[in-house]
Amino acid sequence: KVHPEILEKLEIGFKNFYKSGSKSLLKKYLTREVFDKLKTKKTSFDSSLLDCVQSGFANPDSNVGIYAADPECYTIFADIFDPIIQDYHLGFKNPTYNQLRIMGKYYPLSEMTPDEQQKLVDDHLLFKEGDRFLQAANSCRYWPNGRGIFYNDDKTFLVWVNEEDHLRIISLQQGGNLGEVYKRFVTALIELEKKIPFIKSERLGNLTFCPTNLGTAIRASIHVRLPKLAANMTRFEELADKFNLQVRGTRGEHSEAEGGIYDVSNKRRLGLTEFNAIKEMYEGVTELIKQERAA
Ligand code: CIR
Repeated sequence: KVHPEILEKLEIGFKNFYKSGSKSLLKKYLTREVFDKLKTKKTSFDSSLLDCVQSGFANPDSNVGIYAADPECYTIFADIFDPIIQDYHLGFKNPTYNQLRIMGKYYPLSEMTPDEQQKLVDDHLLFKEGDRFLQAANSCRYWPNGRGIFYNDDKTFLVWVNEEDHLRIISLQQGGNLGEVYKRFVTALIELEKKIPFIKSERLGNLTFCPTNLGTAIRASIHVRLPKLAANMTRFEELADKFNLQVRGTRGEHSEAEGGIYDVSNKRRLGLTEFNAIKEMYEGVTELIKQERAA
């Protein structure tokens, strides 16, 4: 049974959230009816609706506003997750991702000097601390313990450990050879999955903390300088939207662009194959570059 204290937090949170001008997907789909149906439910991990929506309640400016506190949340709280997933991933029907089946050293955060840590962040290799959305989701407790980064000597293959997800697997390099990046990524996944099976659902593909990452779980991104397009941010965002792209700052989500450099990636990851997720990014970015040149 959901503890009365949690129920009270949910009720108060919902009332305030309902009155807020939030434009998040959570606001769009968390009706009183859905809320009442879900507020008393719990997963076998003891997660409640509050664990999923507290970030969205605390941050009305969220785009999405919900996280899955454990893999069962996507089933137990499907009445709120499903419409959000449908909306975000443009009406996906089934995951269609292919089963994806290298290496260096692990560097724990707790054993790095602040300088070493900052250098890795500046080089776009390491995650940064202090994301208020994640903090409000209660996903940063006991920081920096149990967190760290694995990387190879070339720094072209990285694994983030216990940032937002248990693992964030990253392949990257300078230049535009997406094939090489993808090949390295897949090779590593095949090896990793022999040792640690990833949690998957038949309905949603790979399961992740944030519903935006479900399915292929692939965010294919490129750092690209688009100063002319960026001169009109509204138009730029509209254009990106047209190609199902998401535009982020140079240091990723919730960061600013430095020197007109943007991080542009596929927005949806669910309902298409890995190849098509990358293709979506590739084709969209090609079009953006064309328009930048013409501008
Ligand atoms: C939000 O809802 O805005 C944050 N919790 C981040 C969600 C994932 N990011 C994104 O779609 N840009």
